[in-house]
Amino acid sequence: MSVERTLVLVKPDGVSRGLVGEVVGRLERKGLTLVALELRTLQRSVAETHYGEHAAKPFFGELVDFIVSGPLVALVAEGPRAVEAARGLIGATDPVKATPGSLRGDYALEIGQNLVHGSDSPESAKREIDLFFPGLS
Ligand code: IDP
Repeated sequence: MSVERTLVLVKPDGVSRGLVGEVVGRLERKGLTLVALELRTLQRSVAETHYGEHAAKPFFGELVDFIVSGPLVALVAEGPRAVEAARGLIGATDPVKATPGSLRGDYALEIGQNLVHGSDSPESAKREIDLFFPGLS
């Protein structure tokens, strides 16, 4: 089984609601290993690059405004199929549709404030880790 790395963000709603420990704890209890972790407030340019694939979407401005609105926790987690494992813990994009037991299914209601980001493929993970933690992908 190939060991992968993935980027996870506890978005500003997760930090302000005191859910960092819950997110990090679930990743750790699943068996993923933390390789980097930092509290930071994103520059708008970094947020626009991170969400670049959504630049033409009607919600892009709202998405960027929200992700720069306060501190978030960025982390890199490592393990076998880490990208898929973290996405499973996080749950579907729309928290109302996310399975109960997943982070979004348990702790969020609005798609724009869905608590956590996780890379959606190994290729995205490399690009996102290079943006947040150069040299760690
Ligand atoms: P993901 O975060 O589950 O990978 P993406 O489709 O990559 O989902 O979308 C990135 C983020 O954009 C989502 O986590 C969500 O916060 C936001 N988003 C996606 N679709 C909508 C929408 O229709 N309205 C508002 N925000 C959205």
